[in-house]
Amino acid sequence: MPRIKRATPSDTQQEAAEKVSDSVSTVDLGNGSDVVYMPGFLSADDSWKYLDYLDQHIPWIRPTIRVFGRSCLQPRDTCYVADAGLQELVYSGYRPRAYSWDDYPPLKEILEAVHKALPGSKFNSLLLNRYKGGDDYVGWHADDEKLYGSAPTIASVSFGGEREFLLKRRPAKTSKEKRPEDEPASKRAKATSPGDRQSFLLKHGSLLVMRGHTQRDWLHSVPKRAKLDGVRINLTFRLVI
Ligand SMILES: O=C(O)CCC(=O)C(=O)O
Ligand SMILES: [Mn+2]
Repeated sequence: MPRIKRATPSDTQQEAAEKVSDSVSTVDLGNGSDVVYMPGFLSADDSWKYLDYLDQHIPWIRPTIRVFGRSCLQPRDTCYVADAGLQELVYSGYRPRAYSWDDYPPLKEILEAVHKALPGSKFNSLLLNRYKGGDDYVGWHADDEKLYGSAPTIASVSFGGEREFLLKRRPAKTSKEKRPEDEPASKRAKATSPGDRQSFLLKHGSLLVMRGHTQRDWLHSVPKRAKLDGVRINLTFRLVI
């Protein structure tokens, strides 16, 4: 006789908790921007396999970049994969070599899963980041390079150590007309209201999608995190138009 596993109250609570943690949430950032977060995008098992594969097989490098006119080592490892014939990516004075998807079949699998989760999407390039520990980070920036167009959708898949992903609204243009000296303090205070910042704890196997005008109106970062020694790999899928 087959053994029937009955749901006990604690099982039910556990399942409910899992459902909540696997649910999709959308945060409306206003003015036509939003962020979608899917913590359970890939299973934990598949995600550990991908982490292992990417850690070992991707030709990671830590390039020298230019920030505010000074050369420095990028505070994380990187690699770039893209369709042949696209306009080249250049960021912070660095022009990464574009590797082929064909050399990394698991990346094609993940791309396919992203396309399935986001009907209508069609990404053709991928920037990979490896954070070896809590000292590796990405500073405040927007992925607003011209080659992505004016309102790019960027899909970000994370593996390994959980890290905080922060978003902050770009400050309003501070021309005299926009923010006069005699503006009431109550109005000025609005410039740093709680709605101007968002944070997500990016889980192993999660997918986060930035849409609309997020790159025009917001900056994002993954700050240093003390006492973290697990590796984290992040993939950001983009469409070069
Ligand atoms: O590691 C992340 O979650 C973000 C990476 C990122 O913003 C980028 O590569 O442009
Ligand atoms: Mn970015």
